[in-house]
Amino acid sequence: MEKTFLMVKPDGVKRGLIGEIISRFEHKGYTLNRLELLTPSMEVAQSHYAEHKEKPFFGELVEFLTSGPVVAMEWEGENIVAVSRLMIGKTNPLDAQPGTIRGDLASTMSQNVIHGSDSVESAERELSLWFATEASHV
Ligand code: 3AN
Repeated sequence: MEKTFLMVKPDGVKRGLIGEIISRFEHKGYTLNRLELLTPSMEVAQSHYAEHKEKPFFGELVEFLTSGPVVAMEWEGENIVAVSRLMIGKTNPLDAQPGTIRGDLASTMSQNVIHGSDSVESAERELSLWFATEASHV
C-alpha cells in the first residue's frame, strides 16, 4: 500500500488545526501509521526543503519550519500521494480551491498549514528523513 509524509506546519499547530487536518484524512479512509510532535532542527528543515535551496525564499522557509512544533506523520492508503495533494490544494492561495485544506484554512503562500509529499519518491525520501530511526518509533 502506498505511503506518504504529511506534516502540520508550525502555523497549523499554533492555530489549533491538528485535529481538523487529521480528521480530513481519517474521514477519507486513510490510515495513520506514525505521528510525532517535534520542533525540527535546522539540518532536517534544510534537508526537507533541499530542492528549494537556490530560491530567494529558502531562508525564510527554513526559519518558519523551525519556529515551533510541527506534527510529522506517515499515512497509508490507495494512491495517497496524489489524492492527498488534491485534498491539500495548491500552494498559491489564489489557486487553492474551496473544499481543500489550504483553500479552507490558509490565506498566504508561505504559511499554508500543511506539507504533503509531491511524489512516491519524495514520500520515501521524506519519511526516511523525518522518521530516521525505525526502532524508536514503533
Ligand atoms: P507545496 O508545499 O505546495 O508542495 P512547494 O514545494 O513548491 O509547495 O514549496 C514549498 C513551500 O515553500 C510551500 N509550502 C510554501 O510554504 C513555500 N513557498 C513556495 N513558493 C513560495 C514563494 N513564492 N514565496 C514564499 N514561500 C513559498
